[in-house]
Amino acid sequence: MPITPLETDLLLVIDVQYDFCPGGGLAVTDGDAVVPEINRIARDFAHVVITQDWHPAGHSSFASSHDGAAPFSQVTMPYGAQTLWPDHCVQGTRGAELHDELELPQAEMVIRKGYRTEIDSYSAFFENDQKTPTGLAGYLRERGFQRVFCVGLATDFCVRFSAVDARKQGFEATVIESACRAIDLEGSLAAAKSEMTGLGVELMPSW
Ligand code: VGL
Ligand code: ZN
Repeated sequence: MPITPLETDLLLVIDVQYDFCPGGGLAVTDGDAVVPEINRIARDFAHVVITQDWHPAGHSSFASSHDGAAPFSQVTMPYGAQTLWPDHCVQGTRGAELHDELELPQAEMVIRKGYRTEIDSYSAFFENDQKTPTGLAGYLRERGFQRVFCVGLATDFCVRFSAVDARKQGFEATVIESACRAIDLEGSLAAAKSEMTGLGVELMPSW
C-alpha cells in the first residue's frame, strides 16, 4: 500500500543516466527498466531531488587512469579501497545525461557528484572519503525533510551509499527495490542489502 507522501518526504532519484543503461559505458543489466517505474512513483511525490554522476575525463575511479588495471579490480586510494570502473558519466557527454524519458518536472534540485578528479563519490551525501559533504544533508535539514525514498542506479553502489548516509544523517530512509537495478559485483548486492537493513534502511519491494 503506498503511503501518502508528505511535505516532509523526498524522492531521491539516483544516477539514472545513459552510461548506466544498456549500451552505456558502465551498463547495469536492465538499468533503463527503472525509468517508467520511477515516473509512476514520482507522481505521488511533491518533492524530488536528482543525482547525476559527473566525472571529469581521466577520473581516478576509471581503470583507464591506472596503468594495466582492469575494470572492476580494486585499488587503495588515500581514502581507502576503491573499485575501478570503465569510463562512464564524463562531464558533457551523452552517457552522463539524465535519461530523456524521466518525467520529473517537479524536481527541485540536481546534485552532481564525483566531479573531483582525485576522489569518487557514490553517495549523494558524502564523497568516498565519507567526510567531504555534497551539501545534500544541509539542504534536506534546512527544508525540513524527514524521510528519503531512494530509487535509481545502482542498488549496490550509489543507492546503497546514499540510503546508508541518509540514515547516518538522521533521516528515515527507504529503498524502493522495484525502481532500482544492481551491478552485483562479487556479492555486492547481498552485502548492500544486509548493510542497509542492519542500519535501519527500509527495503520496500515495490511502491
Ligand atoms: C555508480 C559506480 C561508479 C552508481 C557510479 O551510480 O552506482 N557506480 N559510479
Ligand atoms: Zn561514477
